[in-house]
Amino acid sequence: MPVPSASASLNQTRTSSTGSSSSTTTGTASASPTCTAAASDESIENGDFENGLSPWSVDLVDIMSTHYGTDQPGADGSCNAFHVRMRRNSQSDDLRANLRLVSPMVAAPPSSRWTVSFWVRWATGDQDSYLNLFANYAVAHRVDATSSNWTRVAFPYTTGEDRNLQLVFSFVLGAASANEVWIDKVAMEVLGDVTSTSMGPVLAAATNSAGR
Ligand SMILES: [Ca+2]
Repeated sequence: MPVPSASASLNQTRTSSTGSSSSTTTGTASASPTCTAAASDESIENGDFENGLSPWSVDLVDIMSTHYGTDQPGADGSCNAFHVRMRRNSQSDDLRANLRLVSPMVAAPPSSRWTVSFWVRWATGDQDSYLNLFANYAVAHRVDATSSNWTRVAFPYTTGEDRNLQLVFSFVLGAASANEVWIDKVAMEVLGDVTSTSMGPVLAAATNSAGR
């Protein structure tokens, strides 16, 4: 089944204006009639993974134990998500941080306040695996493997002196023999630098049950 716009140029840059028609693909109607590939106000380029992986990148330690790519369906009615499948083998004693999904750089003023959000689900929700989300090389959030349903995660983040912000998802298999994780709709919303408004919930909220 063809993936909408996956065959289009991966180096297609941000479509800041809705007038750009170059991102429209042909034949999308028959590809996945129940999902919507249209990106809505992406703060991180291709954070919805509807256009393959670029400009995201992947660091991979052990190609024998880990498989990754985009997979259907995506979160929240979208078509595609980033997917990792990891299985321990006799050569892979230590699979900590075996795969790292690296975001493109996002310009961020120093000491700016953001809400970072993404969607996640697991193949097996009762195991020891987890995701660490690094923001500028420090762990900013951790998500344990708890649910096979799509779950939205959001948390506040304040930048330091850096003028860029880069997110890195690190998949840790932990004590599990195998597990899979899907990540989708990575987004950042700037909150400015005021403290008068409360950040709101940091908790994840379970939503629909698109999982399998
Ligand atoms: Ca998506």
